[in-house]
Amino acid sequence: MSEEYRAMWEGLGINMRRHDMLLTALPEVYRQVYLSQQRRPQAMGFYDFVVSEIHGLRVKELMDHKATGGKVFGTFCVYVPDEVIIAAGGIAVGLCGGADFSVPTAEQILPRNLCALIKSAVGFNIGNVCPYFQAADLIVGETTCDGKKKTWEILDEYVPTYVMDLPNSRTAADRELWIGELKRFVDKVQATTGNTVTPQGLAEATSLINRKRAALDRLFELRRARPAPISGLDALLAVQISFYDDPARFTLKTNELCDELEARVKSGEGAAPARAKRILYAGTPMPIPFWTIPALIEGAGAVVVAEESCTGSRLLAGGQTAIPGDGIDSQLAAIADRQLQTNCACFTPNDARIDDILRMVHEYDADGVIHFSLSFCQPYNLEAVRVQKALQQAGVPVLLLEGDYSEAQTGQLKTRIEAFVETL
Ligand code: BJ8
Repeated sequence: MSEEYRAMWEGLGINMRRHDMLLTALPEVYRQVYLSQQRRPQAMGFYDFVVSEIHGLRVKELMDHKATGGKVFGTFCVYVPDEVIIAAGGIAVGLCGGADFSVPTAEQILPRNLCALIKSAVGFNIGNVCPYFQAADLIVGETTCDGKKKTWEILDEYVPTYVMDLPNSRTAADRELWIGELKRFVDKVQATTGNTVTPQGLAEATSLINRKRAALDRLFELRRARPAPISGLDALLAVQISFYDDPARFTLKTNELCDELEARVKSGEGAAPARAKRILYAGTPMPIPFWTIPALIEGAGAVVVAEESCTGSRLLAGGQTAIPGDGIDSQLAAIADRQLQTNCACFTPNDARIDDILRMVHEYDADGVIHFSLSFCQPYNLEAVRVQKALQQAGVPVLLLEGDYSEAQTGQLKTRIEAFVETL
């Protein structure tokens, strides 16, 4: 990375010694996990470039935006509407952590029995090693699981943290409550940016996000083909990058990738052999750079054909957001109606998630399901019990896994995944 970036990081208050350690380790991991794959689509070159610039170019774009008075919002959940932030001239970046590197730092202030996703993100912030965190003017949390909900109170002591109150059920009253929360969020975003969210601005932002969603949807549709035209690892990377890259550029590049995959499907070319066992991943999100589970599945000779996860199909739930022409209130209601179709395990009841998993097994012609929950994630670990039962009743092979981001667990996970793939 260039000297220009070093000056930028120092200006952001980054702990340069720790940051150098992080950026030194990443290229070798990436080479082993990603660049060693066979039959990769050429269009993956863009995503490789984005990773090679992980704390460089995009952070520079955020800083250029801030230099002209723009604001940056750090988010952790697909229920936080990027549309509203963009409509107010802001930039939204997903901050969920996927690295074990920052977990020990978080454990200095948080209980150890908390999921790795939360600890990783908080450790990046309080350890001053994540330029995205440092660049954010406002952190936006949400009341999903208890772990997140109580973490925001602690995080707010380090960095301004605003919390959206997401209901845990989906009755008509809950819908009204969430629409009210979206309105309150509009007020907060306007106050932070100094800009007004107009109906036209929100319509344009919703349309931009709809185009991004359509590109990702296209990617998922193409993965139904046999042989799978893209590895689960590469598809996951594209989704992970969608959380922080510029939406218009991401859409363009992902459509280019889909053009190439379409040609592959037509010619019968695959990233894995047609006989490779097809796995549906279900469970907790896999934020960048957590690639262990698809790496182990694909290392065992199978291919991940879809992810029922917020770094996967749950991100796309509800399809395209309607854009009604009768004002902001209707537009926010349309965003809420789309969002409330995301079947997070934090909801109860949440039977629709189980229906989604069963539907996806058929749509993606999956031979089996691997359900992975981060340790100490009660919503997904508990829901896994019902997911397993439903899949067993439907005669679909299923493996339940639990773990974190540490290297120490990889051996055990590898053994269990290889044994499962062997039985298929
Ligand atoms: S809508 S999945 S992005 S909350 S893994 S922090 S649930 S203890 S991430 Fe999520 Fe929104 Fe739901 Fe999706 Fe808690 Fe579990 Fe940790 Fe989790």
